[in-house]
Amino acid sequence: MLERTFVYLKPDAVRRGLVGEIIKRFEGRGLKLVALKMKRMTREEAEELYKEHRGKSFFQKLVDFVTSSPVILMVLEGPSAVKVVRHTVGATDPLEAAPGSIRGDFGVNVTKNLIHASDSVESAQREMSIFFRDMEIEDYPLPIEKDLVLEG
Ligand code: IDP
Ligand code: MG
Repeated sequence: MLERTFVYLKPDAVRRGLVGEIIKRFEGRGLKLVALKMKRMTREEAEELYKEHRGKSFFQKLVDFVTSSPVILMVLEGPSAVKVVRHTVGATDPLEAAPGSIRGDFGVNVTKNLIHASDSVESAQREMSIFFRDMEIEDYPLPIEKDLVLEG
């Protein structure tokens, strides 16, 4: 039940000043930030992160975009964190994303869709290990987590 997921805020989220707004939404859902940093993603990291999409028509454009300026990388923890985060983020194409989701409220187009979130616990583990060492992932008590776990 308790899961960790990998999220990063793409260059458009940082350039548009939406970092606080987006992190606030995850905190509001009771998710715990257990790792956080800003950096410029290298092409190697972006190609590794998106390797399942290698060869697709949008691959180079995606890698160019996500390496164009700094991103905010994070690991979030909580019950069913992968699903909770994907739901909070919304559909890949902002045109399809529900109002109230991050992409549905702020997304501009499918490349500039603000944010990445892992789609499974296995992807999350693989993706977070590209950017974080185990020792960079912190743990600390978050009062709300007891309620979230108890209520199942
Ligand atoms: P996800 O970010 O919702 O998991 P994926 O299908 O894994 O979506 O695609 C990764 C990223 O590649 C998307 O967030 C989006 O920026 C980009 N992308 C996906 N499909 C397309 C497309 O058809 N055209 C342009 N960019 C795309
Ligand atoms: Mg994906």
